Amino acid sequence: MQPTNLAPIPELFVSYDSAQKLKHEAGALVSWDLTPRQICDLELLMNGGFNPLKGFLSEEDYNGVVENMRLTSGELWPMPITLDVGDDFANSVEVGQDIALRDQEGVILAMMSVTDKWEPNKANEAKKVFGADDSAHPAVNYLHNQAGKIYLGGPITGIQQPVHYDFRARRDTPNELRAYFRKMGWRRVVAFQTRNPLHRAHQELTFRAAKEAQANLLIHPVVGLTKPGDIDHFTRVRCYEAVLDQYPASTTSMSLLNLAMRMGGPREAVWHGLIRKNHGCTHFIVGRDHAGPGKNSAGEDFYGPYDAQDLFREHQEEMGIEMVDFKHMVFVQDRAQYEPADEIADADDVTILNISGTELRRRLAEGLEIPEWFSFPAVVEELRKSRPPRANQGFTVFFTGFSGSGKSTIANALMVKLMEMGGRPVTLLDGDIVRKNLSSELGFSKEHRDLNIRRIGYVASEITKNGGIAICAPIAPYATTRRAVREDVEAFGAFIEVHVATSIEECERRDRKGLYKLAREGKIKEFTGISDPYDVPVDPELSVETENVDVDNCAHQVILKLESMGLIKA
Ligand code: PPS
Repeated sequence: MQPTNLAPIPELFVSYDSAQKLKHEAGALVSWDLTPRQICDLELLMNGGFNPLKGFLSEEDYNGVVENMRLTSGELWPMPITLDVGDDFANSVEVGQDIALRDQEGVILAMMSVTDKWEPNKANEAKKVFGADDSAHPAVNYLHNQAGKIYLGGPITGIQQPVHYDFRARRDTPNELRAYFRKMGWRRVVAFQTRNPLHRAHQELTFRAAKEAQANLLIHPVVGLTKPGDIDHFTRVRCYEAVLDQYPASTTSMSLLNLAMRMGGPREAVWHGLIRKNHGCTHFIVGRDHAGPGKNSAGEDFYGPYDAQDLFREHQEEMGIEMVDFKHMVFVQDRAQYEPADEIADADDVTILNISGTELRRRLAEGLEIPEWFSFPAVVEELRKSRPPRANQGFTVFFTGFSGSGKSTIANALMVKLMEMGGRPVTLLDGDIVRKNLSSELGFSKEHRDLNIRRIGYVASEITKNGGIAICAPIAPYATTRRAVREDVEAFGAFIEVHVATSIEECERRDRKGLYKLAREGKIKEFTGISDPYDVPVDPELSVETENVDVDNCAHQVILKLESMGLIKA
């Protein structure tokens, strides 16, 4: 592979003076407030990270990308970069119109000339791009449950970059990195993509990859959006900074990439390669199960462990960036060093040590030792700061069940028991209380119920983030909404779904508030269980029966569950 031509690549920005003028004019246009994912996509479109794309995909380009990873120009592009919007907004925009694209504070970042507007076949997109229309895949879940129904396509005129206040000195556009490589005389650069902290094995493998490719090394972590549940990027960047000292001086650099990952395995690996090529790299490390999304709803892997390497290898000549395949490094205790697992000739005679990601999380969660052969003390210290043992972390207990099932009563009992134990602040977000204070204007349509639950989820996730205990007790009848709340909370701590499984017949028999009678008489419409649906939780952390069981016992079952999860100490 030839060293990359490090000449600047095209960006979509206009000059500073034109940008000031355009910004003024764009103020009068219909404007779309970009989602966090769209902001990441727009940044890489504008700065050339997604070269050769010139904007959000047109319908024709989208079809080509979905069906065979090609733009209409014939160029390789594996990932649909689309501007999804809601019905109402789509109806307010005509093809041929210019729209302003704003960040979440309302700052105009770009203008887009809308050339296409269409309703995509999302099931087909899920199957072709991610391999299965299965919402256990984070990107498929996003597609069906978060993305708008309509796609807009068209070229972008870049006005300004999204503003980042964190780690400014560590963020580089493709052209800034190209200029840096030119200045340093780096002609061969191997990029390492990561969404996890680096431990000694990663340091070994990246160092070896660079030696093998006779290249310099670029640690290029993703700080945009990664897999739900990942360690936050603030902690990770502090960890990466701690590891940088471990490489020979001036061979290695680190830069942060504001990419919104899709966890799309093979296609994602090719996409990552093209992005790195745009950033001036000549080589790219592809590991086992690269950008893997985890298990599907049948409990199996979405992709084969080497599918990503295979697809990358197939296209690398055309991409102009060469793959360095990731070696699985393990620690050989007898020789006190890391070695590639498949190159240990005397594997049966030596002691091989390894700590899996799950085991590491367990040790952090329980405050147990993490040996020096596994990670660097400075990295472990950072991780411990942001991941205190579980018994000191915030968490959310989310009760769900029919009206009158006993949710509020059990939630109240649980709150009192937790307050008796002390140590963390406890907040009860009961259905009725929330409807009085947070959601007083809402009714019981699906849309309003969803809004209500998302609000509860937002507050609970903030409480969890700040180390408190949130107890929620709404009906929350829709599984997709409960799942969205779970994702919000799990970014910061544990989410314990408790199904209060009192049958509808028993709730109606009790009819504490007299509402079932009114619902039967048709005086209350859309009443859950009577004239409105309830998705029974399929896999809650706990299901409690309330018939013939007293409240104290039900609350105690939750306490036992929390103990078994290490969230409270006996
Ligand atoms: S939801 O679906 O989660 O937003 O509902 P929630 O906020 O928990 O509110 C449920 C309480 O409102 C009363 N109520 C109704 N429930 C269900 N369906 C309809 N149409 C309805 N209208 C009023 C009911 O008393 C619920 O109280 P709980 O605490 O569940 O008994």
